[in-house]
Amino acid sequence: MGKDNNKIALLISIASIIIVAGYVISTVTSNTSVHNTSSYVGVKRDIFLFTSEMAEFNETRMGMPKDTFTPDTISAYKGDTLVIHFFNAEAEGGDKHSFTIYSKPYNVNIVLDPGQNKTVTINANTTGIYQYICTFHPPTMTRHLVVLEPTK
Ligand SMILES: [Cu+2]
Repeated sequence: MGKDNNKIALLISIASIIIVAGYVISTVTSNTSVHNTSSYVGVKRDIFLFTSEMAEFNETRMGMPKDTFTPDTISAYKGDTLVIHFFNAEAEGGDKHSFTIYSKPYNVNIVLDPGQNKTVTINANTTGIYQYICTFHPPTMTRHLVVLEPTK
C-alpha cells in the first residue's frame, strides 16, 4: 500500500510539472505570435515646430507669457523616426526659446536665439505621453509628444 501511494504521488508530481511546463510554453508562444502579427514598419516623420504667440493675450493680467508652440501636439507610432525642425520665429532682439524634454528616453534640450533653427532626431521606440517645454516660458510653452502602440 505504501509503495502504491508513493507511485501515485510521483505520478501527480510528474503530471503537475507537465501542466506547468505546457502553460509556460503556451504563454511564451502566444506572446511571440503577438509580436509576429505586428506588421507596422516605422516611418520617418518630418515635424516643423515653431514658436508663436497668442494674439491679444494680456501677459500682466494673466500672469504668464503669451508664447506657445505650433503645432500643439507631436504624435508618432512606436518605431517611427521623428525629425523635428525647431524654429524660433522671433524677430531680432526677441526672446530665446528652447525645445526641452526631461523624460527618459527622449531627453533633449535645444536652445535657439531669435531667427535660429535646429533639427533634432528622436527615435520613437517607447510608447507614452511626454511633456516638452520651453524652459524660458512656463507654463504656456508646454506641449506633449504622444507615442502610440501601432494598431496593426
Ligand atoms: Cu520660449
